[in-house]
Amino acid sequence: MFERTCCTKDNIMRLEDLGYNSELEKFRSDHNLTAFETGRVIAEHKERYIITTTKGEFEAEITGNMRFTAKSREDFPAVGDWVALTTYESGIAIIHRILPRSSVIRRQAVGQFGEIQIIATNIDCALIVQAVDRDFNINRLERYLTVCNSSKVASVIVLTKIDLISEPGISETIQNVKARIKNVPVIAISNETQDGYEAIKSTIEKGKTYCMLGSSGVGKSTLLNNLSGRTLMRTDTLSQSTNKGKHVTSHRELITLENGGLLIDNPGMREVGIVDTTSGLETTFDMIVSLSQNCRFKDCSHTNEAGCSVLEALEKGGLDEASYENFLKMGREKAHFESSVAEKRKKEKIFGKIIKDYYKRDIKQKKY
Ligand SMILES: Nc1nc2c(ncn2[C@@H]2O[C@H](COP(=O)(O)OP(=O)(O)OP(=O)(O)O)[C@@H](O)[C@H]2O)c(=O)[nH]1
Ligand SMILES: [Mg+2]
Ligand SMILES: [Zn+2]
Repeated sequence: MFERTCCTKDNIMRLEDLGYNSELEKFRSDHNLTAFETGRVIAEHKERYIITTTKGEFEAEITGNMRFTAKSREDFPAVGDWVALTTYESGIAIIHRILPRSSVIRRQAVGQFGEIQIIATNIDCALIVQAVDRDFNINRLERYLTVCNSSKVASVIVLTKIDLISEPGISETIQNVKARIKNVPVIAISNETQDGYEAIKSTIEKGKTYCMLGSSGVGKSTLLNNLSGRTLMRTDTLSQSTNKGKHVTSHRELITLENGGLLIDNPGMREVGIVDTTSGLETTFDMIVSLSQNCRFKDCSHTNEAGCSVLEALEKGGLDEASYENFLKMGREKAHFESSVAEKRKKEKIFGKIIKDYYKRDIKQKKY
């Protein structure tokens, strides 16, 4: 089942080392969960979870009741979650409850419109990883940033493989990113030469949880291995050439780094569908939002209206055209996602009513 490469039973930790805090402890005592143990989900594989506790690692499943009452994916544990569980000598455990999440990073489930997939939970900061060679694409950076802003998770952009381009090329790339994306730190590194590693190391704090997001082959697992001081995740070049699109990392995993930071590695993502239900887009494109305050119409779509300040800025060169196009594209996607969720809810409601009516009829028939 799991291709386990890390965190053996000898590797027992204090819960605080895994990011546990007083808020979680308060919830535990307020909700009579003290009879259970507490642990953190560090890996997941088809509804089986690896949980780290103060007693070591356990392979866990959820209770039947949890599965029965689950309404959506969000009701199942995810990597990063804190859970109340019962552990057994055999190394098996049962999860009874998920403790409240401080953050959830979500995307649209690939190929299932209107469905959400949880990438990770309880994240303090996301590392958006992109290589400066052929993977480089600022639209995609904005997309990841929107995913993080929707979750109210802080982000840092990590540009990898700088050993593959020239010094002026590196400066130009960083400048291009900064011209479009303000207020997000950008760190340029090479996993080969370890240039830029000091900046990464000083970003990652002990007891805080970080999650790497990015395409396949950009060097996420290589970075994790180097920062952990051990070879924990398999890395490869397969996805780069002969076997395009094949992910080397096949599951999510939370790993404790040498400096005490907690880092979640993810399989590379090909599609990052927006599920923004909050103001993630607005945060990412705050310049467009502030320009739109001066549009003549309140419900301006910024596409063809007279008196549109966004279009005016675009014409005068005060707004990046690619950024504007990306904003509109993700806005359409967001609207589409919201309408498909609404449609799904409507269908579920109708189906719920059919079931209810059926039972009502059934009871009536039994009565007479
Ligand atoms: N030249 C160069 N190669 C790198 C760098 N970082 C990673 N690589 C190489 O790129 C390939 C892919 O690296 P991985 O760390 O497996 O990439 P990943 O992002 O984990 O990929 P997935 O697990 O598929 O998502 C490996 O062969 C690495 O050796 C870098 O900074 N410079
Ligand atoms: Mg990987
Ligand atoms: Zn407008």
